[in-house]
Amino acid sequence: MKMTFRWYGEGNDSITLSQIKQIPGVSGVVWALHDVPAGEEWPMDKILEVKEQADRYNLNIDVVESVNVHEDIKLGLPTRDLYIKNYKRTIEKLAKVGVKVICYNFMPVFDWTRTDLNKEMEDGSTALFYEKAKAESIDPNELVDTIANNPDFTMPGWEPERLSRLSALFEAYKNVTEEDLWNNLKYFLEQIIPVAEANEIKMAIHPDDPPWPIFGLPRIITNKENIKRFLKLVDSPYNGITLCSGSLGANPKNDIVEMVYEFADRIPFAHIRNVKVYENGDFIETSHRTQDGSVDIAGIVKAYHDVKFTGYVRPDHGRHIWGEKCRPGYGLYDRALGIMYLWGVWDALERGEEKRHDHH
Ligand code: DNO
Repeated sequence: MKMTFRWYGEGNDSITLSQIKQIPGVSGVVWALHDVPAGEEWPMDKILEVKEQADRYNLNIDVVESVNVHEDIKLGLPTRDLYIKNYKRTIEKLAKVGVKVICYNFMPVFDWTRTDLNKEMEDGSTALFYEKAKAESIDPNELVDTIANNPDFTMPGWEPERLSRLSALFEAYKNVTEEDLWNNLKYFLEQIIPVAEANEIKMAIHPDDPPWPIFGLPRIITNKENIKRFLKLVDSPYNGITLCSGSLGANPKNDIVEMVYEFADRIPFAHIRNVKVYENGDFIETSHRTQDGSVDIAGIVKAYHDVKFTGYVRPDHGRHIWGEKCRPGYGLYDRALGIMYLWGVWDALERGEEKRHDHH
């Protein structure tokens, strides 16, 4: 596996490339042009700027997360063709600087959603928390007010301008069913994947987080059956997934270890993190260690090891520890600890294999 670390960019992240460089075994940063609105073509000079910055630390920029998909594509509006054209151009440009994987998602309106970004844990750290009843009690029509009155209730990864369009977006999605979303995703993939193939970039859809419909909006990349269906929409090695253990793991019915074995050849990129799921459906993001949460992280790493995984991996959200001030979920300390845990498990497995070879 190739270890990477998400970096929000110069001036946009409290963490520096020189710090990232000092985390053992990290070969690249996972990046994006966060100030380019969804649907627009990425400017080459800005892409090159990031490449030069990373080059200085000998970190690769092989993985982009995310090139966001414009809502009109998800809604299947006639204007989608323009945004798809821009998307294709961005793929071509990213190929020019050596990008190998593009992560994206197909969640209507919201990306990952939590109800509390700073929930206190027993050890004094804080972490991202999802209170199911609270999320379900929110009337989509009142969402705009809820967000305005509750600074902690945020939609991460969101451009603030989108908030003002929230009611219009909800209105637009009113009659969009899950089947419509599948059709619109297929339309998008049929256009994008040939371009990705020609440019040798693997597209890797991120599962929905949490993996169920929220605020009455449909969500489809939620479980094994649906991922199978997704992979068949366009059956190409360039049409893959970002297997995110924490997103899928919020639903205890999802067996991530099994998914690693089943989808191995279609996983160019893996997010590995733990969540602790409570009986009432709430969940909190814990340290990466298996024992701290509900997801079998050691088992997942073993599965990747068993399938001889050569794709990209990154630790995912961590807790906020040791007083660190950082982007919610994206501190340096807990993610770096996460990396050491992942390497620890991986290296032990490697050693086990050497030993077995010695004995034969
Ligand atoms: C959250 C991330 C997501 C992810 C997008 C992919 O921390 O995992 O925001 O980047 O869903 O497009």
